[in-house]
Amino acid sequence: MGRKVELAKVRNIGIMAHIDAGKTTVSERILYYTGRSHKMGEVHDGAATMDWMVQEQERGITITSAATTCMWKDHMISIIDTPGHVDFTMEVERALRVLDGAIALFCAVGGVQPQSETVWHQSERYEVPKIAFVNKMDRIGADFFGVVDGITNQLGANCVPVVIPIGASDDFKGVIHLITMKALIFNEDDKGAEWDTVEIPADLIDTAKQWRNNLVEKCAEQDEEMMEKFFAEGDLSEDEIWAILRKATCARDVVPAFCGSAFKNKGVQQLLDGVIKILPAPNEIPPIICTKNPENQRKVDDNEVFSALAFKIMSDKHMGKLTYIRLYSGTIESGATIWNSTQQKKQRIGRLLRMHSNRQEAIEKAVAGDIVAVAGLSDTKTGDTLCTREDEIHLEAMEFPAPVISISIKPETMSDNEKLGEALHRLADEDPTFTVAFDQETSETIISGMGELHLEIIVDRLRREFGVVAEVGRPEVAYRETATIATEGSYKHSKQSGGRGQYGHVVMDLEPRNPGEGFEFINKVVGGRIPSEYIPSCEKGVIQALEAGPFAGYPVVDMKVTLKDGSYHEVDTSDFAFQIAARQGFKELFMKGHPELLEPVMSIEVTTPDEFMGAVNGTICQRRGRIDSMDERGGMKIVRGHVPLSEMFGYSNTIRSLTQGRASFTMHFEHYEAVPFSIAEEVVKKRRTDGKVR
Ligand SMILES: Nc1nc2c(ncn2[C@@H]2O[C@H](COP(=O)(O)OP(=O)(O)OP(=O)(O)O)[C@@H](O)[C@H]2O)c(=O)[nH]1
Ligand SMILES: [Mg+2]
Repeated sequence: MGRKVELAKVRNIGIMAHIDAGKTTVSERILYYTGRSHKMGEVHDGAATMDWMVQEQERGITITSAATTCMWKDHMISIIDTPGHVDFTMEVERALRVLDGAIALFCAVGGVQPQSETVWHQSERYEVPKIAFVNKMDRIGADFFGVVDGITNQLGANCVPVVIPIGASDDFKGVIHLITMKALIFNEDDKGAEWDTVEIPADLIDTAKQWRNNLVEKCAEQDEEMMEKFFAEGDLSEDEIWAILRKATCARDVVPAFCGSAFKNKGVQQLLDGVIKILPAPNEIPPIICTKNPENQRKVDDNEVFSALAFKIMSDKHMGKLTYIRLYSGTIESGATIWNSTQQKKQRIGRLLRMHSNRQEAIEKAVAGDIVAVAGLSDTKTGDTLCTREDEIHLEAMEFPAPVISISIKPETMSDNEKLGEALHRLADEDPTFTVAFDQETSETIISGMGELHLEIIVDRLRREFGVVAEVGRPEVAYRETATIATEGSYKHSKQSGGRGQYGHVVMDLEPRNPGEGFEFINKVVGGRIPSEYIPSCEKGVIQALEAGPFAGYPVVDMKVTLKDGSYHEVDTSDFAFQIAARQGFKELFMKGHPELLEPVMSIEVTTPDEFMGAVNGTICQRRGRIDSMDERGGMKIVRGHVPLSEMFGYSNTIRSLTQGRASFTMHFEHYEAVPFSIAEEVVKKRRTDGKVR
């Protein structure tokens, strides 16, 4: 069986933006216009196909990215709708890792918002070509050219409008297509499915000509031959413009911009035309390269050896564990045995499914470029490479941010306790930014994640999907500890208690490293003063000590440990004895190194009406925060600053009641910073009385 759609006509794209910009609404319109769905689901009615989780429908936000596939003018488009909330950026990250192109959405009023910047930079890291869509042109204060300016100046992109709006706010009627130089007026009665193509209104002719000129000039700049033609004839043909836009977008030299209003059903079909005409097909991206052997490269082609990346895990009520994979080369069929090169394990493909949000369509075979879900890959984790055992390849994995906030959970009954372990395991399997730890001493389960909302959703899913009712502790910041000065010294672990004794002796240097540099262990022992087989034991002992630091029981970060010397005993020395010596030695030296506590600091942006600006600034200062800048956008004031996360719990309620719900804020993790001494002292004291430091 050959492929249904030739590779040149396949598009794998993602939609990314700040929260609430309209990603899901645009996706719903795409499903409707491509005939994939016969109704338009609205996010605020909890009826969007792509927002299928109960938690998404109740809150009107996207939490997990959803994939679907549709046909537009002979092209097969796979779309991933991503969440905009910062707690779920991991979902954007993994989508961008496997997509060939993206639609960067912007709100016509909000412009380039904080999360628009974050996802933009994420997509740049993965070198994803983009087109921009300025949505919500029907809103009061909509300003297409202002947003284009923002994309150009704030994001440093070469943003080129391909359409311009006709009217704005209540008067937004349609768009002028700068390639055809026609006006498209959307028909309100048939949900924008049809539009009238008419001459450009007289009052917009000059503006249209100006922007057409801009488009042609920007295209000509990309190609010498076209530049000559442009100088000679003053214009380029439709086909020439599309061809250059495509080439330059794939090379990430331009970002073509479209606009419309998804909610009012305007401009989405032109965006879809843009997707198929401008964004790359899977075989137009560079070949994939093995991280362990760069000579091993494969083109996206059915005839190459099979390789794929597992980028998302989901547990489905009926199907069990589903693994989303992106095929880069070759083909696979259900029932086949493949090789997980990351885990070095054989895996059997159960059923192969094409996903339509949470619904599945069984397929027999998947081909290069496909994004499909697979049942039966029991040992496969997010980021693993799948290939053949004979021709192993390793694809670049994904980076997961470390969790910054934790809560303790306690099940209400014994039977809940049993279910809890299994449920948490399944949830952690799905979500690499969610971690679970069990504190033996206090018998507490601690779950950690990216923010309050992230953990709230997890607790809600525990209750609804797994039937576990749990009591939840107060959220706590994920502090870390480090030393501030270098120390050196030795530790001898020696026990003689009848039978065989224990003996291990280490001499070490401890040195703080720069923030973010992590842990390093260096062995400088010479002359077999510690036998080489016990060096790994020493490293292991130190790593154990790092997990729960001696200062406040939090993870120790950014330290260099040099093992310099030591001694052993012919009979009593053991792996275990050296582990203890290194662990205890590290703890003692660390405490002499003037340890300090580090806390996550968030960058925050509050959008508020002018009259509340003073009060908003007050809330930031009261929270040990600092204000970096104050601006204006779309008639609202924008306050930007930095605040420690530990001061931000419950901030949404504060800001809501203070401004009668008219201000809103977003924040995201910026870096770790030392906690002021007096506050650190309190935290450490409490950790000690709670028995968390050992
Ligand atoms: N006025 C107007 N409202 C829109 C438009 N597009 C979306 N909305 C509304 O904006 C709200 C958010 O839309 P969503 O589509 O959920 O936005 P999103 O980007 O998917 O949001 P997250 O997934 O939570 O990040 C909903 O109430 C939509 O009805 C538009 O073009 N105009
Ligand atoms: Mg959404």
